[in-house]
Amino acid sequence: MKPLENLLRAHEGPMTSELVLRPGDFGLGRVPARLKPVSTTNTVCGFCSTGCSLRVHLDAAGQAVNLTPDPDYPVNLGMACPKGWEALAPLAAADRVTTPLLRAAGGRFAPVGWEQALRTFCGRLKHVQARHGPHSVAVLSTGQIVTEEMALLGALTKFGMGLLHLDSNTRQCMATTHVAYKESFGFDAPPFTYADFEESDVLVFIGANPCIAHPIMWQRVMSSRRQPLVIVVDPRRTETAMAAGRHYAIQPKSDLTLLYGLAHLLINRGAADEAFIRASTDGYEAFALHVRDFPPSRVCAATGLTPEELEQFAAALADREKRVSYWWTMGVNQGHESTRTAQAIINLALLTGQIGRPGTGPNSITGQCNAMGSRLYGNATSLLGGYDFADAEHRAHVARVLGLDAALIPSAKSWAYDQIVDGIESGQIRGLWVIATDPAHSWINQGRLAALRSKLEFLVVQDMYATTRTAQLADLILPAAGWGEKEGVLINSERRLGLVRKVARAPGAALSDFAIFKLIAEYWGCGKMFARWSSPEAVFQLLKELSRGQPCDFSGVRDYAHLAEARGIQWPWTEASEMAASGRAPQRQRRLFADGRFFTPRRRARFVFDHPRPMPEEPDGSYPFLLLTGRGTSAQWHTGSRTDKSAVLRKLAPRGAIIEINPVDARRLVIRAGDRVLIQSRRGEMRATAVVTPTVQAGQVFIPMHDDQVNRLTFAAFDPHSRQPSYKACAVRLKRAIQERRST
Ligand SMILES: Nc1nc2c(c(=O)[nH]1)N[C@H]1C(S)=C(S)[C@@H](COP(=O)(O)OP(=O)(O)OC[C@H]3O[C@@H](n4cnc5c(=O)[nH]c(N)nc54)[C@H](O)[C@@H]3O)O[C@H]1N2
Ligand SMILES: Nc1nc2c(c(=O)[nH]1)N[C@H]1C(S)=C(S)[C@@H](COP(=O)(O)OP(=O)(O)OC[C@H]3O[C@@H](n4cnc5c(=O)[nH]c(N)nc54)[C@H](O)[C@@H]3O)O[C@H]1N2
Ligand code: SF4
Ligand SMILES: [Mo]
Repeated sequence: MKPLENLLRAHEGPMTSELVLRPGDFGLGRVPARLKPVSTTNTVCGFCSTGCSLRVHLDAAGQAVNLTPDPDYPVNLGMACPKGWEALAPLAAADRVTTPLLRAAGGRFAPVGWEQALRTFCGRLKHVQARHGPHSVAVLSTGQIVTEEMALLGALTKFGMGLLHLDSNTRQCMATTHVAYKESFGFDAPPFTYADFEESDVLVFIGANPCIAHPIMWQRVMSSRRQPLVIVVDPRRTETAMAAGRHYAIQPKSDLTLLYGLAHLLINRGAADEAFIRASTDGYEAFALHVRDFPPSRVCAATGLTPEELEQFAAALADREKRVSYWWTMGVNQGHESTRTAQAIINLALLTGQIGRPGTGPNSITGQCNAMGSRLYGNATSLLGGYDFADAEHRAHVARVLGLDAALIPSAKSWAYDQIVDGIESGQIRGLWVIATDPAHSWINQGRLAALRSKLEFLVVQDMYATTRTAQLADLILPAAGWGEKEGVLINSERRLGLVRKVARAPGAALSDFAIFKLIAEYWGCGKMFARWSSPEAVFQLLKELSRGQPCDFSGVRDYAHLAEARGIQWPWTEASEMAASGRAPQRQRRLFADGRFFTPRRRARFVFDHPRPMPEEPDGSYPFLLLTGRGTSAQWHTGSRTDKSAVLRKLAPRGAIIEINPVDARRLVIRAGDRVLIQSRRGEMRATAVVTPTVQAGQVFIPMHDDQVNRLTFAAFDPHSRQPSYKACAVRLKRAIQERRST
């Protein structure tokens, strides 16, 4: 084994320094007088899946001074949301973890060196494996590290350490879309490009609040010169709904019935695109028969819409002269029948032939900056590169590309997140390694998870901060570098590979996740297997090879420099396309399925459908309110581990937990704005400050997911196909918490 110091040095890497500063670069930024930026580099934002490019201004040592949005990037066109502007602030936070921390005998954390940390990591987890079997150690990872790190983690754990169970927070977020696209199109392939926001005549947003969650995408919709009709389907009157032309405030989780009802009306109107259906799809007859059972009477009863509203909705989708696009996010993906709901959206686009042309498509917007990288290269549900663990030829191919023995690749799939949690409860999982996610805040029905801590013999958390809820429960904390302190590739919602640069040094002994995984490989004893995985860019070359011949083929991307030059490149970009382009950059906006050919064996898209099922926990006499959860403001990111560290972002967010209540309910319960409210479910309770607002319907309440108490309340139901949690609907009761009125 190489001495630790050499390894550490090898992974520290040089600072980025390129591109000379141009006049005007600092027009918008705040440049403290003492700091003199001397150069600028472009990097992709590490919060949401939009993938905006930021120009980071560097001092002579190559350290970031400040940043401005990139005016010449096809994604954000010179814009950034508050999180992007403040992206450097979380790096300097006081609670960054700067050395490995090991829980000592008295229960307190003690700083230790990497040598001890790595020996403890390997020793303890191997001990668990020796006692309870190789699969008794599981991993929960993330959609928020670079693709090269995800792939290395997936390969290290499954091929090197002999683990089987690896899942990530992508399960909480994008599993539904992954399964829905795979079944309908034959591959997990979002078809759109962001120009479709501007090219569309009718945009339908279902369970999506882009004004808050994807502000730059929303800006593009708002700035469209086509003056499109924007339709929002959301039980709440969100900021997005307020700005839209039409808002259908349906009953929560009535989407599937609504979408089948729309298909029924479209078919009756003769709006089916029969030529497209015949040439490019399978299963239409059965689908048409299925939706006959969804007449307006049934749909109106389930959704709360009037027959006129429903007709008007269908009419907007029926016009063949118009380009219609459908966009969905967590209001769809986080549900008990979410996969079929996502597919019901896909079916509407297939039925009307609204796919493969500008301004069309059934388009899922992703959440985290690298959800798409995780879906392709997480090595969790699919084998690296979108392959299948169960297929011997796929295993042999992946092994060949990576220079591995195919026998090292498991043929079985990992347990999903919820099954890993069940495995902890049943004693089958005894060791857990958590990377860049905070399940003790974000997992559904959090009380149960917390109770399971004592069942784990060893819990390792790898994070930028030691203060996360899960880190506080850990036996060992590994200090990680964050976005901006390392390099690699993120894949955004429109399949664009974008480059993240190192613009700051990680504090203390914190290391990039890449470096930590490499060190673990060495100390575990499988370092040789990863000799070719020598740097993020070397791994990028391996991933590129793995993509060759797949729908996500990006073999035409030469290297990182090519990505930077071309301003990000959308997959697919094959070697053949690169040759044909003979030196010209790829077109800046490319969409899939223009030829009406899909990725299924018959090259046809499939109509997939099912019967709607009742909500798992409906409100009743004891728990009369339906709780909805989701994003609160554009300044808050999930658990707040990063965004709470910016003074600017803190000012843009409410203080503490809030609950939105309809005025009718508030009056009945004698709750006034600013009162403290006690919210109880069958699982747990929390307190929050009342915001009385008609944006939520009577009988429903909304609590942003950023407060760490909200998942005490949620009910652990899952979609059976994607196993994604249904975070957005459970029954609660409320009352004013006596003598706790807070002035607002
Ligand atoms: N500022 C900010 N931006 C973010 C994030 C963040 O934390 N903060 N997180 C990122 C991530 S990872 C994700 S996944 C995305 C999420 O992005 P979105 O999905 O847009 O955000 P949510 O607020 O979770 O949910 C969207 C809407 O679904 C609605 N909804 C609830 N139940 C139903 C239902 O049954 N039917 C329908 N039609 N709608 C319903 C809610 O009222 C909510 O307005 O945002 C990304 N962007
Ligand atoms: N009730 C309810 N719950 C929800 C949702 C909801 O709508 N309602 N939404 C769900 C969804 S869609 C999502 S995506 C999840 C998000 O839930 P989480 O994944 O738990 O939330 P984050 O705050 O994004 O956690 C990321 C962690 O990674 C750390 N980190 C950031 N960068 C790095 C890095 O480069 N390396 C390492 N090692 N660590 C890093 C951060 O400090 C942070 O602690 O929440 C889910 N939970
Ligand atoms: S919209 Fe998303 S990617 Fe763009 S600046 Fe904001 S957080 Fe970053
Ligand atoms: Mo997400």
